[in-house]
Amino acid sequence: MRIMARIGAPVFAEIDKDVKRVVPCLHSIGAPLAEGQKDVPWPCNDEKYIVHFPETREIWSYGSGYGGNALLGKKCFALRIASNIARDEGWMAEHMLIVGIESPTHERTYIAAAFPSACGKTNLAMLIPPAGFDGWKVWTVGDDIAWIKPDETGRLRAINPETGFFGVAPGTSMKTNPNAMATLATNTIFTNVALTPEGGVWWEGMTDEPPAELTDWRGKPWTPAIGKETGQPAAHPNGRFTAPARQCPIIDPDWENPNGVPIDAIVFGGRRSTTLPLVYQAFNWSSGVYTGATMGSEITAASGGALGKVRRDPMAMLPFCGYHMGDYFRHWIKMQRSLSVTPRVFHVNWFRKDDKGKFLWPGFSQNMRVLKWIVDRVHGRAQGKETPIGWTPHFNDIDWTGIDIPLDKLKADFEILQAVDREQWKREVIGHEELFIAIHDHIPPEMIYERELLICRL
Ligand code: TSX
Ligand code: MN
Repeated sequence: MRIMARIGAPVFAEIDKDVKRVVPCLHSIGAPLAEGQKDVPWPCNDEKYIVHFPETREIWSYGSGYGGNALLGKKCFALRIASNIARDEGWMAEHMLIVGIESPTHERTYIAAAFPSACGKTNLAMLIPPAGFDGWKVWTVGDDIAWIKPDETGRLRAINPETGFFGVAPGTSMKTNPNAMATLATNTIFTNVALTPEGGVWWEGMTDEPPAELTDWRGKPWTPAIGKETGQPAAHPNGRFTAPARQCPIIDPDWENPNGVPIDAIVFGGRRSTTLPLVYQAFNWSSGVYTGATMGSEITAASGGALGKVRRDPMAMLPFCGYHMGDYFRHWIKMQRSLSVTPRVFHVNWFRKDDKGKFLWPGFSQNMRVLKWIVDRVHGRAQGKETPIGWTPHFNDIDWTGIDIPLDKLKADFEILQAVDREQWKREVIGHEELFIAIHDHIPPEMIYERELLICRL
């Protein structure tokens, strides 16, 4: 909690200044020691309760040591309870990263983005621009949660209510996220990762070759040969680092500004091998809310369920919204009334594949080219093509400076990446309908109208 949240007496005094706002939270592993009883590393209760009381604004968490259930300031408070408070008070508590994109002329544009798990949210929050983007800079404000409120001019401003990153370790490396590696180099707590004989840590994907000997996340000896034989990884796939945000080399100068940063664009995303283009811009606020409400990710081996099927996760908030999802969509729609400018809304998909199952987009640093189009659209500088689902970039609307892919391959791949296939999208709308049926009794009419308009355009 010391890493992840602002804590202590001065903070406590600040919270209850005007009205009583403290949310009492209790975390217990449910194993009090009797007089003289020997302690164990973890009592491992099978029974767990993570309970939220939105009416009395309390959190009771019993039996779980997982960060999401034990760091009560995070998902339990900053999303579930806070989203409930935000609905009542006219603001938004969202499962979003916040980044600032600085141009060579020092114009800074802030983007908030929501993705389901396993889409590389922390990597995007700490992006390093690719070769050819001299003078461009990305600043991290947060990698997981955004509290977004209209200011007195009717513009949305966002703060990151956290002070640390609770990130998935496996896959994090000097190649995929050097800024995260620098952040976690010191003052960091690791959970369920492997240990090196020197007292360091290791996880799958950190280096190309694993070290010769390790202690695995369960505390057992592990060698590459043992790993091959048993098929067991050295680190748990959900092993984590808990690292102070202030140690991030590209932390935004305004990351602790209590007034927040102005949000010009909201980006939704998902892991989709078909149908969803690399990027498109929604037509307006209500079509943007529809885009977020219907987003989802394909089920992977890690996430469980029917492989390849789309799991809908509206605004990446399904497990984190503190009230009915239909009422949550209505709250999003209603937010427009308190705004003089609405942020532009986009959808991205880094994971579209060709018919041979190969990723069409190189991702990572190259995503900067997509972010630049988003920034240019926000400021009215970039063209777009009208499609049934929204505005998409033409090939020449993207800045390709410095990319090392042959022009004809790049052009051919881009056309497939950006294609909006009417037949695929008709099937997609049926998927939207399945979600709407599940929550139909609270769906705002705008979502039904947007779906009908989408069907008409298709
Ligand atoms: O984080 C990712 N991002 C966002 C980066 C800012 N990942 C990792 C996802 C797991 C958490 C990605 N994986 C991204 C991405 O943009 N794209 C992909 C898919 C991909 C993987 C490997 C390659 C390309 C795409 N390799 C080569 O092209 C050589
Ligand atoms: Mn999260």
